[in-house]
Amino acid sequence: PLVPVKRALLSVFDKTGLVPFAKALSERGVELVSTGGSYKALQEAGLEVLDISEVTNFPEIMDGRVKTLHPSVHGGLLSIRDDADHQAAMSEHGITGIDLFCGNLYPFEDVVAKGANYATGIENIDIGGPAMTRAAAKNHAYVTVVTDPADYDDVIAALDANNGQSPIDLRKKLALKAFARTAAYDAAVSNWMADQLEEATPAHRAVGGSLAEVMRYGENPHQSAGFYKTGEKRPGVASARQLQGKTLSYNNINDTDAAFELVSEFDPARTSAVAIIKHANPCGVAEAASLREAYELALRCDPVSAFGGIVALNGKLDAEAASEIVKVFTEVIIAPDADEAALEIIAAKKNLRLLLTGGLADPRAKGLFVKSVAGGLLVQNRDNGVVDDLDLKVVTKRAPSEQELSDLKFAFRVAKHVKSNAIVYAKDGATVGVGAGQMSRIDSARIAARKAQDATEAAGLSEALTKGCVVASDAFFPFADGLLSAAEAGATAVIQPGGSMRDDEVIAAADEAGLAMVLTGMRHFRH
Ligand code: 93A
Repeated sequence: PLVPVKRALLSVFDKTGLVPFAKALSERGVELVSTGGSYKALQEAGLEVLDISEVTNFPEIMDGRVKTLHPSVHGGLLSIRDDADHQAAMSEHGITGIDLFCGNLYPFEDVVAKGANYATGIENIDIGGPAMTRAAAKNHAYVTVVTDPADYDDVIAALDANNGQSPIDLRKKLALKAFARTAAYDAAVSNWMADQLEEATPAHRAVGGSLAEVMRYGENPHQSAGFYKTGEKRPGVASARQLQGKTLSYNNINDTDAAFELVSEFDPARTSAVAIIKHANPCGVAEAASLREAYELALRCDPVSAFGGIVALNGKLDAEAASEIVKVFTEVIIAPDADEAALEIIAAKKNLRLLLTGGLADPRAKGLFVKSVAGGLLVQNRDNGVVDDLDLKVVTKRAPSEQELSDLKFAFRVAKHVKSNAIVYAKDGATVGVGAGQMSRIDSARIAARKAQDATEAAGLSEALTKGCVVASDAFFPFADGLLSAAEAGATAVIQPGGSMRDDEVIAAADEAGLAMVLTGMRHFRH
C-alpha cells in the first residue's frame, strides 16, 4: 500500500507551481527527470534534473512530436515492481522505474476555443502526454500520477505523512482523476474533429466534457453533482461571466439555461424580450419596445410563480429594467450585457446573481442536446427550428389578422421552450397563460386558461386577458376538445403543427367557432 518515490518524471505544458513542487520532491531525495521546456524551467531554478534524452538515449525528434514515446519511459511507468520477469526486462534493457509522473497536456481545448485553424488544432493534440498519463494511472499500484497543479501540495503532504512514501488511497484517487482528464481530452478532440468535418451531428463523436465545478448538491440536497463543460462555442450559461452573487446551484444552471435559450429566440434588432423562468418553464414571456416594458408584461402573466425566478433579457440590461426586476425576489438575471447604471442597481442586491454572456445564442445553431437514461445517453441536435423559417399554412375559412399572426408566431416561439404538453395563450406580444408538462393536452389548455384568469384578477383587470388572445400548441391537437377549450377561454386564433389523423375534425371545429388556424408542420416536443 505504501510505495517509495525515488524517481519522478515531470512533463507539463502549464508550468504553474512546477518549480516549487519539483523542489519539494528533490528535497525529499526524489530524482527528477524532465522534458524540453519543463527541464529548462527546473534547471533555471537551480534544481538537479536529468533530461529525458539521457533516459531514452534518444533525441527529441520531429519538432517534439516524439520525445517521450520510448520503452525506457513507458517501461519505467508500466513495470510491475514485484514481477520477476518485469524486473528482468528492466535490467536487460537498462530501464529505471518511474514512481511519480507529473504531467499536463497541450492546451487543445483552449486553442480550439480561440478558433484555431485546422493545422493548429491538429498540432495541439497531445499524444505523448496522455500516453504517459494513462500508463502511470494504469500502474497506480506503484506509480503516483499528478495531472493537476492543485494537487501538488496534497501530494507533498501525503509523502511527508508517510515517511516519503506514497499511500495507495492517494494513488487511486489521482489515477481516477488522470483517466477522467484523458477521457475529457479525447472527447474534446473528437467533438472538435466532428465539427470540422460536418455540422454538429450526434453521430461518431465522443460525448463528454471536463469537470468545471463540483457542486454543493444536485437537483436535491441528497444528490451529489458536478458541472461539466463541453467546450461548445456558444453564448450561454456555461460560458457566461458571473458578476455577483453566490455560485449557481444545479437547478439555477438548468433554469438559467432554459431562460437564456428562450430569450435568444427574439432578435434584438426587432424587439426587446424578457423571459421569466421557474422550474425550467416560462411563467411569463413578453416582447415590447423596451426591456422594462417587456419585463412588466412578462411579470403580469404569473406574478406568483415569478417569485424566486430567473430572468433572461435579449438586450443590454439598463437601469429602467433593472430597477423593476429588483422589486421582485429574483435568483438570477442573465443578459448579453449590462450598462453601468444597471450594474449599480443590481449591486445593491448582494444575493442576486448577474450573468453576462456577451451575446445571444443562435437559435438556428445545431448544437448537441444530451439526456441520460438508465445505462445510456440520448444525444440529439438541439431543437433549432424557428417559426420564421416555416411555411405557415392557413387551414380555416378565416385567415388570421396581422396582429393575430404576429401573436401566433410569438406564442409558437414560446411554446417551443415549454415542457410538453405545452399550451401557450398570448396577446399583444406577451404570454397571458402557460400550461406546461401535462400528460394530456386538454389539461394543459385548461391550466393555461386558469392561469390567465388568475393573472387577470391579479392585475385587477375587468376584461379577461384571454379575450381576443391566440393559442399555440407544441404538437397537434389529437381531438377538437383542447382547441374548443381555448376558444371558450376567448382565443380567436390557433397555431399548431397539424398532422393528426383527425385534422379535418379539428379544422371543422375551428371554423365552426370562428377561429383562424395556422399549421406549422413542425412539432416542438420538449421533455
Ligand atoms: O508531441 S507529443 O505528443 N509527443 C511526445 O512524445 C510528448 N511527450 C510529452 N507531446 C508530448 N509531451 C507533452 O509535452 C506533455 O504532455 C506536455 O504537455 C508537454 C511538455 O513539454 P515541455 O516539457 O517541453 O514543455
